[in-house]
Amino acid sequence: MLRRVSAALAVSALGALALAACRSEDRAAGRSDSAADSASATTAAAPNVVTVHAKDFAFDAPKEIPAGLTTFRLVNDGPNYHHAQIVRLDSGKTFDDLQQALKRKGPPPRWMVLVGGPNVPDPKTETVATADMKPGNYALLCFVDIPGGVPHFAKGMAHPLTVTAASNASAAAPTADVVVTLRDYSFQLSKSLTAGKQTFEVRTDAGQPHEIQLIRLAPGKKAEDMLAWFGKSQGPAPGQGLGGVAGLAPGVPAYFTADVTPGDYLLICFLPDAKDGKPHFAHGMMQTIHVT
Ligand SMILES: [Cu+2]
Repeated sequence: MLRRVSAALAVSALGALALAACRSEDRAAGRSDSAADSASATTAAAPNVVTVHAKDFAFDAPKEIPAGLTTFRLVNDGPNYHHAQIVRLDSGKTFDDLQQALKRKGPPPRWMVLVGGPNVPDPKTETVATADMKPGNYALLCFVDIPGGVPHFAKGMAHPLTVTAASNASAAAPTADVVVTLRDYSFQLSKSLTAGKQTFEVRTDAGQPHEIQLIRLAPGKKAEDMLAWFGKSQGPAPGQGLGGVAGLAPGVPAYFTADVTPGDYLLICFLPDAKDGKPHFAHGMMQTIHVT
């Protein structure tokens, strides 16, 4: 959420980065972690919880965590909007390599793979997302570019993260209330969204990586109001960021939980298209859902 429309276009180099990075060879590497797979694993440990604080313009987070199912709790200390995009650095690449690559224009390195992470909460609120972390080199990046149109990673919101080999038994995947499949260019829900605390299992279909940002629209507001606000980002936003899963390449599911109350919700993907650089919502990847 909360990348401006114009900025989303302007950062297409970066976006291209996000996209091409994830298109990827890693599809085959993903293993299935569906809730059904682990439903019988009643003795499994709970996911490790890692707290990430975001502010203008830095992350405060551990630099090393153990492998395994991990719930990232993103606390937005404000004052602006932030998220925590987790990227995996393949091919032995390091955080220094990533920082060099992020300074370059042009296509993103293929070794940077989007693996989710908690999407945008409103300032002074928090969101959670869960991912199965394999050992390796990672980074947390913030691609939000308001205010000012410069993505926050370029202002300091890039944080190295090493995932070490786990010693504990793996935790059970969260039990999903609804499965959301992200595809070029739509959201498909396994069932109607209902009120209550909902755990979403998010899967990206074959194709480009996508994100899901959940926004609770203010009463009487519509998707168009939210898009208009992204363009100017002035005054109070006509919606509230409830998180979601940041850019996710095909292959491995991720999870997020949000409190859903009756009202209108917007699901939206801002990732720039691999072909034309336009944000995916401009290709139709946004959907309004009414919850009774
Ligand atoms: Cu998308």
